[in-house]
Amino acid sequence: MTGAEQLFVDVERLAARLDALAEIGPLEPGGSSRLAFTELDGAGRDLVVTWMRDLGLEITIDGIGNVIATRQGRTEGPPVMTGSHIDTVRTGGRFDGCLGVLAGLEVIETLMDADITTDRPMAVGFFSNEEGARFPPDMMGSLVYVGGMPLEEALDTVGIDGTKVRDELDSIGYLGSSPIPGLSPHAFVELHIEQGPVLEEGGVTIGAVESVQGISWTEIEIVGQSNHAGTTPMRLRHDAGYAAAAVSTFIRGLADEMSGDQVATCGAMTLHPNLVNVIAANATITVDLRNTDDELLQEAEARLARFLEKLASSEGVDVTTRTLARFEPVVFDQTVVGLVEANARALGHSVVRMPSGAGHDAQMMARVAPTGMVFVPSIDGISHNPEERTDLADLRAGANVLLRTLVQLATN
Ligand code: HGY
Ligand code: MN
Ligand code: MN
Repeated sequence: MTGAEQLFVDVERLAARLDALAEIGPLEPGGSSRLAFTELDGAGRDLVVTWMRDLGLEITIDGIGNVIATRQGRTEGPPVMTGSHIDTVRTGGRFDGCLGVLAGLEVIETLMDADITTDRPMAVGFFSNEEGARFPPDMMGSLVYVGGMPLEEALDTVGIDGTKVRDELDSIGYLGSSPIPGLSPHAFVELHIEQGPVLEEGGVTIGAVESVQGISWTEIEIVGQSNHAGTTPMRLRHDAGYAAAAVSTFIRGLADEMSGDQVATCGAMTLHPNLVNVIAANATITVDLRNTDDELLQEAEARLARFLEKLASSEGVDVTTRTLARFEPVVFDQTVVGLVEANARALGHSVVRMPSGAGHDAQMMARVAPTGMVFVPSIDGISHNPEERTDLADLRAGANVLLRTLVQLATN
């Protein structure tokens, strides 16, 4: 590929698009709130699709609302693909997912500006509902894209607010028709913020991501007995509120004891009737367990299950569990990881190989194509928080590594 080695992205143009997208569902001091398939998600989609159309890209929308925009190459065949997601958690930042989608668009526009056409077609996409926070599991869109979840099952999923994916997706106009499973790309590379402290603490600019850790999401329903907070002796209580708090305390102790890569989170907790003077009748909580080692993750899951059995009998409550997501650890393609690492070095950036603590669409694309990821630092390791920030210089570094890597993969 002549000339592409001299190409660099226009990071100001990339930053301007990140800012414009962040204005949809804005959250002080600089984040966004665009839960999957909400009107705000729809508005974000419309903006990105407009940018894709303005570049003359061929756009497909599939049955779960994944949007793929393709620029033809000099030869036919499967594209080299990049992308990520633009849905956010309820209190999200402006870079999580959006950086990968808009940097992909920036790479294509940079090639167009230089009048360079790659041998293979190049595509950039955004996958639906990567966060899974409203409609579990996470990475739903890319999981359906690769044939890992039946489309009808995904469309029938009921969210935390009682709505259904099919209805919400249709209401924002993205119930598309392009085939599922989607076209398997020649290769897939995703740029993403690290969302953790490793790069910043190590003073490293680029992460060449080798793997994604295993993820286990469980919803736990606890049914106790509401009663008077003042008159009910402690020995007669079946307190769902206490039981929920006990689960949260247990998983923290479990993670501390297992140490290593084990992490554990009770992110959602609701009590009913949630009143100061009523012993909670029932509680719903979620548990997010992750580990790079699947055997250890299974051990954590088994220990939680045993704890719940004991808690049910000691507190006299009913406990039922529902798996919301379960993904084994994923290892990325060593050739792609090597390209990311070599390109970071060639561009003069420090680079380290590392696992991903967060789930990503790339872990699903790895099922159908050689896949890798590029990480850039998160300031203070903060993410899933409107305070999420990444320096402009690091955005530029990550996007240039992505550009080089995609062009190499798209060159016969
Ligand atoms: O949960 C995750 O790791 C991702 O943010 N969906
Ligand atoms: Mn993400
Ligand atoms: Mn996220």
